[in-house]
Amino acid sequence: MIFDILTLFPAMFAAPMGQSILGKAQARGLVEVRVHNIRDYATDKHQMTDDRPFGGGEGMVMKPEPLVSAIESLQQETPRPWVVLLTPQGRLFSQAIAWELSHKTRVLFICGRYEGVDERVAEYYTDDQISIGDYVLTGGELAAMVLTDAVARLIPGVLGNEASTATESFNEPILEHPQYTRPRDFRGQGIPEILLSGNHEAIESWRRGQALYRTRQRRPDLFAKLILSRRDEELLRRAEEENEIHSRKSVPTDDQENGFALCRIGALSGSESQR
Ligand code: 6GU
Repeated sequence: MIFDILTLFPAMFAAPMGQSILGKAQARGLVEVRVHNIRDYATDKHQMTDDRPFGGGEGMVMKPEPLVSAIESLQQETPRPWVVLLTPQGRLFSQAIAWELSHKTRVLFICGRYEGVDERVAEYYTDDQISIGDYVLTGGELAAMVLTDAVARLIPGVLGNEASTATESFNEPILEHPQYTRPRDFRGQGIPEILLSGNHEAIESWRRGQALYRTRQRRPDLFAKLILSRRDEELLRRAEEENEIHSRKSVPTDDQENGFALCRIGALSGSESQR
């Protein structure tokens, strides 16, 4: 799959796109990221890419000519790219949209800067407009990297575990269970005993309960859409019991915090009085 990126800051892409899984996918020819400088398509002598907004107001707007010249030039190539404008005005990016884009052979991401791009470009020269969340970035570059990463990892061969990405496409929207690795005791904090039991069925049940609990705590919006089986309800109840006992131990309430502080002061003054 080919990712074309139109930006005024091509240097922003080198490291993030060249490392790790994305770097390897490019080296193996599964993915190609081509970064194009919008300024190269500006024809006036100062290579201007932005201008003041009609009607007045703060900031600058990206001019249509260089952008459209770049888009049209890339659209004459084969395969023809699907054109996506990155803008806070776009539809909200999601795993479902990542899957949609992963089925294209070529996508062109346009990174807006300043107050945005001329609306005629957005309206007549793009196939899609996407935002990565309800906050404002200084430009679409980081959003383009987010999309490239999320889409590239869905392309067969990129992660090397086909089956697990395939199941992602129809998995229920639920948060992951907690994970632990060695050491078994880290600065006095242990791990849930069940993970050492070797009982895979019990471990899967525990993980399911933890995932449900975590989703309810952290993402009530997702939790509200889940349909729980009787078993899920039971696993959730057990997770709740376990986590609440655990949280009483490790995250003290205000009263316990004071109690703890008093103990320490008591212990300290005790040891000092001994000296
Ligand atoms: Cl795609 N661009 C900018 N500038 N800000 C954003 C965004 C995109 N998505 C969320 N915030």
